[in-house]
This record gives sequence, C-alpha cells and structure tokens, in this order.
Amino acid sequence: MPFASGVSAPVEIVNAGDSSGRLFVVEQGGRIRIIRNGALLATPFLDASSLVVSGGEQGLLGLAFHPQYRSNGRFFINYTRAADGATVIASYRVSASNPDAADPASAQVLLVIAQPFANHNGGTLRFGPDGYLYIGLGDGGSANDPDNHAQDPLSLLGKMLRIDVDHGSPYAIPPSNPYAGSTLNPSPRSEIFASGLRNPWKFSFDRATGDLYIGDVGQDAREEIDVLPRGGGAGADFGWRVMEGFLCTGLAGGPACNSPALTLPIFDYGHDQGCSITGGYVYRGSEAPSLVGRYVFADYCSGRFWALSRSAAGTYSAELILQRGNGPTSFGEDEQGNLYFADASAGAIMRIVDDAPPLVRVIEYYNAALDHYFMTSAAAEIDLLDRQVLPGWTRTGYAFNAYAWAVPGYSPVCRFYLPPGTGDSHFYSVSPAECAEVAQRYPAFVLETWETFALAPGPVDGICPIGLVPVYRLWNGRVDTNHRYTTDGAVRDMMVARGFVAEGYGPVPVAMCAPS
Ligand SMILES: [Ca+2]
Ligand SMILES: [Ca+2]
Repeated sequence: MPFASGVSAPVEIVNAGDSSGRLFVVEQGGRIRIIRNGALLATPFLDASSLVVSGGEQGLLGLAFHPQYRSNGRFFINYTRAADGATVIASYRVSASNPDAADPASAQVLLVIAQPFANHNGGTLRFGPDGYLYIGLGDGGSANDPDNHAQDPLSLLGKMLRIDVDHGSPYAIPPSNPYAGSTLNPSPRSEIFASGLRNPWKFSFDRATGDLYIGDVGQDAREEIDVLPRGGGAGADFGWRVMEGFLCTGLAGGPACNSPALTLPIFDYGHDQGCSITGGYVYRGSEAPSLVGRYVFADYCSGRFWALSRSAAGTYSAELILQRGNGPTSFGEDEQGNLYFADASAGAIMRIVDDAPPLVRVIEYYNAALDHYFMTSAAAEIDLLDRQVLPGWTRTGYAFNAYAWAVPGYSPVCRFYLPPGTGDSHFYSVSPAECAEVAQRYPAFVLETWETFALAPGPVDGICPIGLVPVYRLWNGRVDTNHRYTTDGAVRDMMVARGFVAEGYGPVPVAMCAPS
C-alpha cells in the first residue's frame, strides 16, 4: 500500500536504528530524504548532489547507519563521483544541533574505486552482525566482465568488501578477511570478503539469523540469490564470470563451472521471469504475517515480487506474491522489521502489508456509437467521462467492487488498450499468465497499467471463494473486439442472447472474483 510519495528516483530505504522511527530514502540524484510518521520532510537530511554523477546505474546509491549511530552519529554513503564515475565510500556525521540534518563538513572519504564503465557499480552498504561494514561492488561494467575483475584478487570490483570502520585510519581490515595479512606478491586486496559477483545491487542481513542474502544481477540468462551463513563465507567465490546462476557461461578465468571451490546460489530464475533482480529481505515484520521467515525479492524489469520458501528437504521455491507495472529499485526495513519498497518511476515508497486494501467501485460505461463497454475505478477518469471530456460515454448504471491496490494474495488487474483502427477498446485480466499471453500474442494491445484496481486471484474451476462474487466476461466476437464485464447473471444472459461469447473458467465461465 502507498506509504509516501514525492521522492525523486528512490534507490535505497534504510532506518537509523536510533528508535526515532524515521525512514531514510536515498535519491539517485544525490539527496537523502527523511520520512517521519509517513510524512516526507521538505529539507533533505543530506544533499550530496554536487558530488555525484547520476543516471543509469550511477548516482548516490548506498547508505548505512553505524550500529551505534544513536551515540556516535556516524553514517556512510556510496556514490559514483562527478569527476570520473569512480565509486566513493565516505563517512559523515549528523549535525550536532539538528537530528534531521547531516553535517556536510564532516565528510571523510574512506575508499575510492576506479570504475572502467558506467554500469555495474553495486551500491549497497550494510553493517553485518559482526559490526563490520559490508560494501557490494559490481564487476565494473560493460558485459561479460571483459577484464575478469570478479575473479581477480588484485581488484576490488565484482566483490563483497568488508572493513572495520571503528579502528584504523580511515579504516582497518578485519583479521578474519580472507586476504588479511597476506604475504603473496602482488598482494591481494585485503578489503575483499567474497568474490565472483557480477552486480550485487542489493544485499541484506536477516535480522533474526544474521545470514547474508545477496541478489546478484545476471547477464543475459539468469538472476540469482546467494546466501552466506552468519559468521561464515569469508573467501567465498560466487562464480561470476564462469557461472551465471546455475548456468555455465563458457567464459574462462576462474575455477571450473560447478567446481566445489564455488558457492552456488540457493535460487535462480530465468529471463522469462524478468531481467534484473532487486534483492530484498527475509521478512521479520508483523504487517504481513504470510511472509514471515521468507525472503522477499523482486525483478526490476518485470515488476514481479516473490517470497522464497525453504522446504524441510532444503529445496527453495518462489511464490509470486505481487505484480506491478513498475519494478522496485529497492526494499527497506523499518526498525520493527516491516518491509517497504521503492517505486522509482512513481517517486513513491510502498509498504508491504497483508491486510485487504479498501474497496473501490468499478463503474461501467457504454458508447452507443461504438457499441462498446468500458470500466474504470480511477476517479480522474470517471470525472472526465462524466463531464463528457471523453465524449460519447454514458454510465450504464452497473458497477462492482474491487480492491484499491494489490497486496500479497491479491492480483492487480492488467488493462490493455486496443487503439482505434484495431478496436478502440479495452481488455482486463486478473491472471498474470493471461496478461503475459495477451502481451505476447497480440502486439496491437498496449498495456496501459497494472494498477487500475485489484481482485482476488482468478478461479480455475469457475467457483469464487466465499465472500467473493463472480465477474463474467463477454466478448462481442467482432473485429472491433470489445468485452463487457459484469457481476449480474441477468446481464450475462442478455449479452449471450445478443450473440456475445462468455469467457472464463468453469461450466458457466467466470473470469475474475470480486469482493461483494
Ligand atoms: Ca561501473
Ligand atoms: Ca553466481
């Protein structure tokens, strides 16, 4: 459900762990915004815009508050710098007088990592349960890691770094890092914690177990989730560019594909499901009980959200819990472990909850000149139709209920538009599979939105669950293809008598189920 709006290209959401209840949202352009009690504060916490080159995969990308932020006021950011796109990790302090403002003069650069290409900069910063700062770095960019950075121990690219910001100047190397104190010549980079990553755009620690979950963005085939247990995994090699997910890429430059020296993902998915994983969190909040203990993640390209479950036998399966038009750029937890995600296209922060959203009325219109039916729940659209700004449409007097938005367990209704010449008509479906099929089979159909309204999942046997009523779909069977949707059995029978074709599931076809 909507939580806050008005942020510009949000790419990260974190809390300060200081019991203030605030959420901090990173804007790709360089500002950090504060949301307090659901309200976006007008003045940014920090404006680092002048330091940052942004756009594409560049910008202000990461933010982490020190575990003792409440007492020491320290936080850390990750950005691609204006001069050359290099990755910079810098430390800041909060203002001594204003808890809602950072002190820009406190900036101290900890690390600068040259970037050979604009893409694959990673971006996430997190403190682990060990108190060390973890820094996710992509392979530097281009495609297929042309210089094999991810397998190169002399390069920080394509790695998970781990540093100790409480000792040394400006930091120290944790003695348990795999190359700490190495006497090899040339010396591997001691900041490296794990290697073989392509672009770990998002990673997180399970607040209950301390396990590390990484969403590593794939090349052309597979998106993957990697996990290291709390306290383990130093020196792990996640396999890129030899492997992409569970696939062998055929590229050389590291241990053999499927070598026991590699740490394989716990789960991957193909590009039939998306093209860029946005790693999430193991859900530990109270607002979505159905998700507790499951890793919630999404795909930026397809807008699909899944909850990953582990069976007693140790196998993983992902359940599709949500489909939106805009893929999320980031997930974030509040201090209670409730989960949010960033819709960068809409400039919105959304909250993931189980509760059914409020009901809206879906109003039906008829255009006599076209002999077409149309329905909408959007207030702005209803206003235009009723004022005849979109001429020729009148209310039929029929309407049914829907949910205002989708939450886990409910499906957003995809709405396609068939332009004039090919129909001048709309088509709606509650089934993600049918929406995908329409997009693929009928190129003339333009996907307008996933977010007109939402309904319970479609039936497979024509029977709607208790408390829901069937929505019938009737097709005019003409070249100017048009459907009428109704919850009224008499209207359905009348349309069938007119020659319309009943579509859906079951002996008396049912297309969707609406709240009564
Ligand atoms: Ca890069
Ligand atoms: Ca891998």
